[in-house]
Amino acid sequence: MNGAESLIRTLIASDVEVCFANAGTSEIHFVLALDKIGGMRCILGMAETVVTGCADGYARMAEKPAMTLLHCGPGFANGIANTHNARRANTPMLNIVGDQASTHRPFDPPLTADTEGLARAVSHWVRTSGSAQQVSSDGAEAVQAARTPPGQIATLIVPADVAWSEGSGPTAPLPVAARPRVAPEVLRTVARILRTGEPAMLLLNGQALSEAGLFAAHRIAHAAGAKLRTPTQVARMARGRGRVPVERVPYVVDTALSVLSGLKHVILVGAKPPVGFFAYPGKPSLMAPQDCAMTVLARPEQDAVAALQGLADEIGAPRIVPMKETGAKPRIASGPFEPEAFGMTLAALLPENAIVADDSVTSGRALFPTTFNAPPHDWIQGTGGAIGHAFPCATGAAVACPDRKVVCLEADGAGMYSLQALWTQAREKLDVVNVVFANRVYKILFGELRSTGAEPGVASNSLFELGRPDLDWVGLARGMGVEAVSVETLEGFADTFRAACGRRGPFLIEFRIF
Ligand SMILES: Cc1ncc(C[n+]2csc(CCOP(=O)(O)OP(=O)(O)O)c2C)c(N)n1
Repeated sequence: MNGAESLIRTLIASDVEVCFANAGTSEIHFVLALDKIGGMRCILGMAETVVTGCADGYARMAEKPAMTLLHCGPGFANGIANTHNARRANTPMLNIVGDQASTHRPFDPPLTADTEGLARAVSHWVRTSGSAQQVSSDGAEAVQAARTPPGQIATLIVPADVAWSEGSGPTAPLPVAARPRVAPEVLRTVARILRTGEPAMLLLNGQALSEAGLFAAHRIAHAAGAKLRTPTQVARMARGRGRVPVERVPYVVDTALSVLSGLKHVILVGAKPPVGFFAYPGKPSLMAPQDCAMTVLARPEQDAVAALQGLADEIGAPRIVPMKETGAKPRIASGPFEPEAFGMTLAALLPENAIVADDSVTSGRALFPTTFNAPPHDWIQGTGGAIGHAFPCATGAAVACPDRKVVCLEADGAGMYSLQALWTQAREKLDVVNVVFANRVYKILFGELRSTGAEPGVASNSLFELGRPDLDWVGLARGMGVEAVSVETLEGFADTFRAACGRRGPFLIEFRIF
C-alpha cells in the first residue's frame, strides 16, 4: 500500500467522508487511491476558492472536517481567502496539498513555491510529510488538530514521492479533545459583576449561538437585566421562531458605538472584544466605551453552553423564561427591492429548518431583525470579511445536510468571486436556492467613499461600478447548469422563491435592484 492509500484509509477511519478537490499531477496518486478505496464522496470545485469555501460550509453544518485536495502552492494560494474565512469562523478544516517530489524540487520546476509559507499564513497546524512511512500518522494528527476545539485549520503537504512510495498502511484515529470546562471561580466572578446591576452586555459567539447556548443566555439576560448581542457576523447561529432573538453589533461604527454606549461590562462568551472592521480618522477601534470592562466568561475553545447554564444557575435565573415577541411580523411585501421589506418577505417564505448562507453585504443589513419570526433555521456568514463566501459555503452546507433546504443570499459583486460553485451545485444536484442582489455596484464602497465627504470621480466610478457590461446572472447560472429567473419586484421574488422552494435542486433568482 503506498503513502497516498495509507493516508486516505487513515482519513476515512477518522470519519472524513467528503473530499472537495481540485487536483493536479502531484495529486494523481491520491486520486488513484480514492478510486481504489471508495467510501469518500469526491466533489470537484472549479476554482480553489470554491473548494475551500465548500469545505467551510460543510464543516460548519456537519460539525466535522471534510478533506480538501489542492494542487501545490498556487492551488493552495487560490483557496486562501475562503480558508481565511474558515479560520475566522473556527471551522475544522483539513487541507491535503500535493507538492513536488522531494527529489524533483531541487531542479526548481515551474510549480515550485513556498507551499509551507503559504499554508502557515492561514493554518493553525502545518506539516510537510517527510516519508511514505509517516504520512498516515501525519494524517491522523492533522485530523486531530482540525478537530481540536474550537476548530482549526490543519494543512498537510504531501510531496508526490511520499504519495507514491511504499507506505505503512492506515493509522488508527487519534482522540479528539473535549471542550475544556470554565472554572467555577470564573462563573462566580461573572455572577458578582452581574449582581452589581451595572449596565452589562453578553457578547455571544461560537457555541453560545446554538439553541441551548442562546436559551441559557436568555435566562441570564432576564435575571440580571443584561443585554445580549452577537458579533457583526456569525459563523453559525440558531434562529427563527422559538429561538432567542439576538441582534448583532452593527457594522457601521457610529451605530455600533451608540448601541454599546453606557455599558460598564461586556461579558465575552466565545467572542473577542467588539472592534470595528476598519479604522476611521478620529474614531475608536473598540466599539465599547473606554471605561467598560471586558470579562471573559468562556474562551472560544471552552464549553460556552455549560458556562452559560452554570452562570444562569449561579445567579438563580428561572429555568424557563418565556420569550417576548420581538421583530417584524413576516409578510409578503410588494414593490421594488428594499432591505426590510425583503427580509419580511423572506421570513414569510423561508422553509422550516432551512440553512441560510449570507454574503449579501448592504442588501442584507436589515435581515436579522426581520427574520426573528421566520420558521426555525440556521444562519451562516463569512466571518473573515473576505467576500465571495456564500455560493461555496451554501454548496458545502447542502452536501452536509441533504435533507434541508439551503438558501444562499449573495451580493452580485461578492458573487463574482466564486460563481463557479453554481456548477458544483448543478453537478451534485444540491438543494440550494441562490438569490443574487443585482445592484450592479460595489454599493458598500461607494458608501465608504461618500462618508469621507468626497464624491465619486472617474476612477472610483470605474472601480466601484459593475455595469458596462451588466452581468447577466440568469445567463451565467444557466451556463453552469442552474435554472434561473430574474425578478424586479418583491411580489415577483415571492412567487419565484416559493416555486423554487417547492422543488428540489439548485435554482438562482436574480433580484434586479434599481
Ligand atoms: C476578498 C475581498 N476582496 C475585496 C474586498 C473589498 N470589498 C468589500 S465589500 C466589496 C464590494 C461589495 O460589493 P457587492 O458584493 O456587490 O455588495 P454591495 O456593496 O453592492 O451590497 C469589496 C470589493 C473584500 N472584502 N474581500
